[in-house]
Amino acid sequence: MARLKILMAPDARLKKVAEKVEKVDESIQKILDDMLETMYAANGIGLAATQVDIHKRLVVIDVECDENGMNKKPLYFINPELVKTSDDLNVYQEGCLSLPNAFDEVERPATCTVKALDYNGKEFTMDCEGLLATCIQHEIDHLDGIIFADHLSRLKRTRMLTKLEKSKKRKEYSDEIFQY
Ligand code: GNR
Ligand code: NI
Repeated sequence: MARLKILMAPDARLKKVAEKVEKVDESIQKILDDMLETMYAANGIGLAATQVDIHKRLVVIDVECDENGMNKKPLYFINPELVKTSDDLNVYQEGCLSLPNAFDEVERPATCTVKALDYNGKEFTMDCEGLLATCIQHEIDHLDGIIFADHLSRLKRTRMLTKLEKSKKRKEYSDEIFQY
């Protein structure tokens, strides 16, 4: 297992559309293992391969693990597709490992049904609600080159990306909290 480097916005590579996985083999499982380790190390609840500069449709999520690394319940999604989304919406304060210290409210369908392949390449369908529903939609967005800032107004997005770009130059993003 290895920790991968997470791309930070603004970065053109975060805008690439990831390619479908044709065959789930050991090389794909190795990427999933590395992504999971990277996600836990960064204290994230989800990670899309795009964020580690791998442009394949791979996502890992764990919305149950606590800060002490207990209750691990990793979920693997290969080629995830939203097959159903609810009309009722939910607002979550979102964050992203590729937009450090940036948070804002994003409105998305409250529940969704996802179809994907699991770690062993077997197809499954999952009904998602709450944080999991928000997270899987956030991750599928990454695979399509979309970050949560793209759901905000142009003004908020520009402010967010400008501040991130400045902090990137200062290399101080670890302990800065921004006000938008
Ligand atoms: O760790 C994360 N937390 C989070 C909180 C609210 C909505 C979405 C997320 S996903 C994010 C990790 C990440 O950047 N995944 O792409
Ligand atoms: Ni993200």
